Amino acid sequence: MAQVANELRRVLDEEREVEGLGEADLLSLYRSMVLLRTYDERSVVYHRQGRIGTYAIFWNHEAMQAGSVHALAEQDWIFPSYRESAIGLLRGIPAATVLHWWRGHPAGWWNPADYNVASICVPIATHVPHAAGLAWGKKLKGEDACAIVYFGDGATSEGAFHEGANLAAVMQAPLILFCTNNQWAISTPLSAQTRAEALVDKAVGYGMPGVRVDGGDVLAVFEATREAVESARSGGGPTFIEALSYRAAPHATADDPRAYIDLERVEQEKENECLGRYERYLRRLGMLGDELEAEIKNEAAELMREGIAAAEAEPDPDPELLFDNAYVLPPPNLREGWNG
Ligand SMILES: Cc1ncc(C[n+]2csc(CCOP(=O)(O)OP(=O)(O)O)c2C)c(N)n1
Ligand SMILES: [Mg+2]
Repeated sequence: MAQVANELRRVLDEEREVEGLGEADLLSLYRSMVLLRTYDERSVVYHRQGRIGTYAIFWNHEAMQAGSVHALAEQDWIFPSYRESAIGLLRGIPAATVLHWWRGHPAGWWNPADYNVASICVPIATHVPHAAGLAWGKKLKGEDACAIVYFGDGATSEGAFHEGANLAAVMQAPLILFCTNNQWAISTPLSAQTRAEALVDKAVGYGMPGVRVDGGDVLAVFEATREAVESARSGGGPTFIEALSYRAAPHATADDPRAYIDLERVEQEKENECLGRYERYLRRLGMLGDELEAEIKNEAAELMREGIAAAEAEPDPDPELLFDNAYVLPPPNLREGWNG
């Protein structure tokens, strides 16, 4: 039977080191987390200023995103949900492109093959079968690449999740199913989502290994994902990773969680948020000081200033674009004024 470890894996609190990670790698992980945090915090401000539309906040999810991406190689594919909208920044997608996406501008679409990053998926779990299919395809072609797909706790109740997970296991596709268990699906708590004791237990039913990590611990996430990637590359098929977290921000800018969330629990989570935890770890190791921290944070802030300026400088899209590639023959109600 596939091994499922439902004991929570940790690194930071155990004060241990992850094999093979030197100072440059640890700081590179830090830069990625700061970039994501800055993207997220600026986006909430841009939303309030009316410069982007509704935005899905990922504050305190940065460890899950950066830790897992750093365990991948360039040829590996990333399938993000809306919660990982800015994960492509770690693969070189410009901030302006992602900001365009949240501005509803077509310049927010990129060619997935340019970055090995699929489109941001808003329907819950529908990208899981896409990722399973791509990973299976890589295996059939004999390519040395795997895929990772991100989805939430709520997504595990969707048919598409089941279909994708089962297909990946049956075909032994090199896929990492990365569940960001933030314990909420908008206002639905995990307890109303499943009777399973832990989401990682679902892996047993698909016959794939499962591992449960502290989602606020970037090094535990990195280590668990690296093992899953190694297993995928060596023909071991898919792995299910449950990263345990707690949503410390509203679901999105359109949500007011005070009506349903446990505010005390949110405060606890904020105090132990993932970036601060990692900063304290790096400081204890003597790798991070005030000057370097300020330099890295300023760099990220500058990137966002440039990104929003570039996004706002882009001319409005031609409304005709809505119909491009949609109809060979537009229906009569659209023909009036149609120039295509
Ligand atoms: C197929 C589908 N059904 C419903 C929705 C509406 N919806 C948007 S976010 C969300 C909650 C998803 O929760 P979870 O999977 O835990 O992800 P999280 O938002 O916590 O990252 C729902 C139901 C949707 N986007 N797609
Ligand atoms: Mg959730």
